[in-house]
Amino acid sequence: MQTIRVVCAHDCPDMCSMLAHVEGGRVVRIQGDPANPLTAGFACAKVNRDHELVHSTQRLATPLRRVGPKGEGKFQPFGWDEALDQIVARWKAIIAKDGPLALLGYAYSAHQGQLNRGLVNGLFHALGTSRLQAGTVCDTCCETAWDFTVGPVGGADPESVAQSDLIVSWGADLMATNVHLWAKVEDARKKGVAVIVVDPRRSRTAQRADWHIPIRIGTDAALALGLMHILVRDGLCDAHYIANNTVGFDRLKAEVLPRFAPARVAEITGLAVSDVERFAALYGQAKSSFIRLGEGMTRLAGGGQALRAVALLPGVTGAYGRPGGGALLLTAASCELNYNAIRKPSGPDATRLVNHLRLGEALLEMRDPPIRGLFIASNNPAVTNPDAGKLRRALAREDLFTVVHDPFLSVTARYADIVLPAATYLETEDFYRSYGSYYMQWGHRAVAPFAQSRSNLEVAQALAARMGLKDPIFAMSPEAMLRELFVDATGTVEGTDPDRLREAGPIRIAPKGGQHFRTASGKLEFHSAAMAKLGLPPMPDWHPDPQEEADARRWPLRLLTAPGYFQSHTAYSAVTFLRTREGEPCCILHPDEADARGLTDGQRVRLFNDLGTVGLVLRVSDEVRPGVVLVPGQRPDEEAVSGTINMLCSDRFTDVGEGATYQSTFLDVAAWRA
Ligand SMILES: Nc1nc2c(c(=O)[nH]1)N[C@H]1C(S)=C(S)[C@@H](COP(=O)(O)OP(=O)(O)OC[C@H]3O[C@@H](n4cnc5c(=O)[nH]c(N)nc54)[C@H](O)[C@@H]3O)O[C@H]1N2
Ligand SMILES: Nc1nc2c(c(=O)[nH]1)N[C@H]1C(S)=C(S)[C@@H](COP(=O)(O)OP(=O)(O)OC[C@H]3O[C@@H](n4cnc5c(=O)[nH]c(N)nc54)[C@H](O)[C@@H]3O)O[C@H]1N2
Ligand code: SF4
Ligand SMILES: [Mo]
Repeated sequence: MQTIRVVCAHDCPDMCSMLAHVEGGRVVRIQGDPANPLTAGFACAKVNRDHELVHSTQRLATPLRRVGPKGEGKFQPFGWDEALDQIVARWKAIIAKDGPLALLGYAYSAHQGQLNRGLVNGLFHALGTSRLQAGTVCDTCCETAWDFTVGPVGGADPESVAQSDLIVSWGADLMATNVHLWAKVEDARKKGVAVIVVDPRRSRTAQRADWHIPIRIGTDAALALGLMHILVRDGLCDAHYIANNTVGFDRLKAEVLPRFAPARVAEITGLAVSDVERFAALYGQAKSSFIRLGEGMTRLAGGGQALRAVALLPGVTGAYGRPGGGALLLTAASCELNYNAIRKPSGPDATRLVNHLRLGEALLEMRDPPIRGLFIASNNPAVTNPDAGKLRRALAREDLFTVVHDPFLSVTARYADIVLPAATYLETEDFYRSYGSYYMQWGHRAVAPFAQSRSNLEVAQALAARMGLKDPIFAMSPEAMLRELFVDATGTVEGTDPDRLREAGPIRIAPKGGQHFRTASGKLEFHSAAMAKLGLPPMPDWHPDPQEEADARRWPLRLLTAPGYFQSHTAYSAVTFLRTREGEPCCILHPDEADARGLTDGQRVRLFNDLGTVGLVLRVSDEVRPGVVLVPGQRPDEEAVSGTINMLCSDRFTDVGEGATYQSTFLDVAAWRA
């Protein structure tokens, strides 16, 4: 048996260091690498099963070409040379007729390695095609709002919770999405530190916390401003910290906070006045309060305001300046590697952009030129993108030439003209830097790629060569690419010798001292001049959203989407054990809502609104409040009664960052009718 140091490449903030045990060319077991203090000792329940993912009988063995209608999934195997030749012939014909803007590379985050993730985008950058405005399905709203407030810089170190005196998980289900932070939070709890969860549903994290605050969806900004109102009223602000490290607090205090007295905040958020008061008192008394900001609360119309308001709280009490205090959204911005070497080797500085979440609209509406060639890698937008129905109509376009690169025949792949078999991360080597903790590491390959599957990196290099691209990066080994990444690298990775990285194991790259601010003013911005310039509200605020109000008058329920405990989007669909543990795709209603509709637990139901109808199994539970329907995860159609939840979500943008608004979806539920 061989033991190989690997890094988990799934889209997850923990980015675990792991040991893969290999026997006879197969991964037989995966465990956490004790060398990484944060992820020490364990991999999560999902990745414990990754030997079943990598060796799944559903893996694609060869390239495939379509022989049936788009979407049906009828393919015939053919060889790599023929596949690559056909792709390149079609691309060259498209470019000759309509120019490079008629091509779109649409690659995202299922392989978190910097090389395998970045080089696919580098290929399309160098070709001068239309480019993907990536991540709007996920974190561009919260990230943009953070940048306006704190600046493009990482937040508090998750390991610092050992020094916190209060921990708040605000819109994050840590037991699902950040299990290694949760383990540290539990350690702190054992020492008597209170843990508060702000979440519209009683998630597992909320059940285990000291106090669950069941806030109404989309009202977090009002709650945070209400806390500030009380902190001011009760003299619990750190005036010295505010004066030296922040801008605009006085204006917020004069112009916004008076409107957020406890009674009004209680009315907006659906909480009791006494709970708002108690939360403010606990937060005001704490010195080193740690807030883990979730992305979930920002995936709705007012998401940017919500994130800004909550991220400003540690500035009011000065927690940002103390070890164990502050707020954590993401960590990646604290080091600047030479990403451009991989993502932008050559090509025009500016080009036409396609918003990640509006792929459907782009394929249907873009002209001069229309998109005629599409390459999708490492994502499954036919399930995970909002308005999935529109996207599927677009993917069915006969004149669209679509290539999908994936280890499995995903729902999206069924719309492809050519499907290429992808290697998984356990079959590739790459360099990783975490986005939820402060580590970087080289991950070795545990086993050879299955059958004819090839890594993202190999496919990008093969296509680049055939397209005649001369950038040296497309002919480099992974080791040579790693050296490029560290040329002029700044921040906490400055001075690293890349040649030592491959055998070094996890390396800690946490910034020192209190929270740094990298806004235009160099301070925490209660008032953002940059936002004002863009016509956005410069100070956090809460107003009802007119579109949401109109939809709520027509539809009685609001959608809450949340991560699955044993699934992550569709990435583990092929693992039978995990699919069974997660259970049939379901929706969850409060007993009062189920009774009002004569529905019972376990029954098949339809969820519907103006965009469509999907079929799921009903679970009845008071983990959600009346007026809400919770749908965990995004599951492929074949697992559900019918369709997938994103068929009901619109492709509307958030207030900042042009992000997705899954939770601004209104709908109703009734008994299933075939
Ligand atoms: N309703 C609703 N929708 C959501 C969300 C929500 O909260 N609610 N969350 C959103 C978020 S946060 C995100 S990030 C997106 C995620 O959406 P996607 O990025 O579409 O995520 P997955 O479904 O995991 O799809 C990943 C695909 O990549 C493939 N893959 C895995 N490894 C590799 C590899 O190494 N190479 C290649 N080429 N392919 C690989 C997998 O088999 C799978 O088909 O979904 C978004 N959609
Ligand atoms: N097991 C598992 N792990 C995952 C993923 C997964 O699908 N499954 N996805 C991965 C990816 S790509 C990402 S981006 C991260 C995302 O991880 P998170 O940042 O944690 O975001 P979400 O998981 O979407 O939502 C977290 C919580 O927000 C709550 N929430 C929703 N709306 C509101 C609101 O208006 N206010 C408040 N206060 N809370 C609200 C939801 O009920 C949910 O419990 O997780 C990663 N890890
Ligand atoms: S917790 Fe996240 S990084 Fe760690 S093994 Fe699980 S999915 Fe991978
Ligand atoms: Mo995400």
